[in-house]
Amino acid sequence: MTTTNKALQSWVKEIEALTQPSLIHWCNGSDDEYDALVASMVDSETLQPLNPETHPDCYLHLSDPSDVARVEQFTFVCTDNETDAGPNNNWMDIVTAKRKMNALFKGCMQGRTLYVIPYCMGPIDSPYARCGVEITDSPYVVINMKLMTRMGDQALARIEKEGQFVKGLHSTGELDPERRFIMHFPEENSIMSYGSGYGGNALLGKKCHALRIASWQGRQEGWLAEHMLILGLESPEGDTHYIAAAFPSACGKTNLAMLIPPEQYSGWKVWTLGDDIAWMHLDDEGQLRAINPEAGYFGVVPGTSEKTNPCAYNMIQKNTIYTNVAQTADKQPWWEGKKTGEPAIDWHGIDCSSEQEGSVNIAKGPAAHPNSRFTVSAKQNKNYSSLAEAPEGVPISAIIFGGRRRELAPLVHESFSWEHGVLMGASVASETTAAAAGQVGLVRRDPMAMKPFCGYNFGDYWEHWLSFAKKSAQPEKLPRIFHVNWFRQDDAGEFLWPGFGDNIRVLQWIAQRCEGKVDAQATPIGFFPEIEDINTTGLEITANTMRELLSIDTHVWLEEMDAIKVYLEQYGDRTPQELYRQLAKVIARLKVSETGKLQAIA
Ligand code: GTP
Ligand code: SPV
Ligand code: MN
Repeated sequence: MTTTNKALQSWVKEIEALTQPSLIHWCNGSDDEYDALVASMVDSETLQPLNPETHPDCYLHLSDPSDVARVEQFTFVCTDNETDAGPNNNWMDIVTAKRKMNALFKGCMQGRTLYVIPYCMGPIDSPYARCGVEITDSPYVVINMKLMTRMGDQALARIEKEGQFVKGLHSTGELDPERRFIMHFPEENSIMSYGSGYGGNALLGKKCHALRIASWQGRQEGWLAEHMLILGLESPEGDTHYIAAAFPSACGKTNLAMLIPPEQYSGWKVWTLGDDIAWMHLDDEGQLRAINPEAGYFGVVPGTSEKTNPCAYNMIQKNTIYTNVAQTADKQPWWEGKKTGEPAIDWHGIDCSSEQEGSVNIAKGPAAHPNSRFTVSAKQNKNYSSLAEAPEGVPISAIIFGGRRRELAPLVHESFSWEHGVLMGASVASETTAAAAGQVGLVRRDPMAMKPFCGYNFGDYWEHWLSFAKKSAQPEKLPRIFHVNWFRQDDAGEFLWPGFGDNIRVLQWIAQRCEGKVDAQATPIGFFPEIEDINTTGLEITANTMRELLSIDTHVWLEEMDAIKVYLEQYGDRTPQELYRQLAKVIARLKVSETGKLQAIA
């Protein structure tokens, strides 16, 4: 097979000459193709079949132990002008980056098959969807892209019609961490990734295209590419609000997107549209609409149980690729927090009872890697929204930002305005997680949960966000903006809030705010719920804990605002003045409140 698109033909030829593969395979995206690739990977032992009785068509892939997460220090945005990439990105000049990457790719596919993967991010018939082509030498990438995107013939047909696509070149190379780079060239819609076979480093449609390149395109064209889940919250009366929420990696997007309400919430329903990425456009009426560019989930496995996330738990019992989990003696997948079964073989493939290095006993580490993942098609989600495939997307009522913070950030609060909400998003801070290589548990700034994913200068990005208030035909229709934190802890390190399904109690308040059905208290940092307005029926939570979750320490918040100011200043004159004005207002309100003279702020 080949294509009528000249640019694609000549790019494939050029890459063939550079990488010198023995075979070229154009992916058509069929089930037969998937099955054949899986069979050959089982033969070559890069995939292991899991127990076919308990987990039909489930496979385990163990990646190289040095290749288990995104590598932010080796991820670059290469632009003509360094300040366009901004202090939020690693930058390299285009010529040096290309020279480096071409040297790595030279002859790297000798003896291997080069796969050409045409894919579409977003419903195939959506005007908001965008196509790409990934060239890779990894069959693991191909089968993941089949589950995660609309891949193959239908995407190629769209590319041939439109004539446009993002070029992504990938090779697993030698998996040498010293020879691992993920380079983005947003000015020419291209990506080059070498030396990793893992998730966001290798499945180029996801973070590389749908966030870094797409965020750049969105700025040029007036839309937003965000690290957000999209859900539909349906009330017993049958009204549905669509909500988009940005939390940093491994901070609860998949779980919130698949929420199963607790007993007390009979008649309520959460529909999943997306669990990681949202592309949002203003329509002619000034309404912000979102599509999910993905078609599947690459989700965190540890912590997923029948209790915490029954929706995901059920979904991953069949037709699922597991990466870096442990296995029970009868080859069922196992991970920390599964709450059933015992691990027999850890994620290194080593017997858990052996003395060998890498085994759980010796390393005293977890049996499944903390960033182990499942890959599964969205079609397997019982709560997949019927509107997830709608070409026009869904209207967004509320945007939520959040992070993982032991202290400081309250359970929920609402911004006073769109502009104040942009400051709230820009101020997100969160503890680092295993989703990226490096130390876990350090608080760092992660504006809009986009620190690792914004393909351009954050200063320009905030300006772009602010511009929506001016651009909308009816700014009052813009979503309300909230901030949540499910992760407050007590002195003993226990979570104060039950989280998971009980997060619907907070979503309910958010929906009521959007409908103007509930009042709120104005505090210096935003609107807070009255304690009695968060429904805690059926929860074992004391009024004191609720007060703690919904209080702020003025002094500590003043320090936080100072730290945010210092952070914003890093972006120099690219930081919009409007953010400083919003910040000054919050500080002034905090100071009034500190002297005990806080008046109602409306
Ligand atoms: P990425 O796929 O990396 O972008 O992560 P994500 O934001 O989708 O996070 P995910 O929902 O997979 O959750 C990550 C971890 O946080 C899992 O181990 C969850 O069990 C845990 N988690 C999710 N929601 C909650 C919550 O409400 N409370 C608590 N305590 N833990 C949660
Ligand atoms: C994340 O880290 O936010 C993920 C996983 O969703 S990865 O695809 O590896 O980026
Ligand atoms: Mn993510």
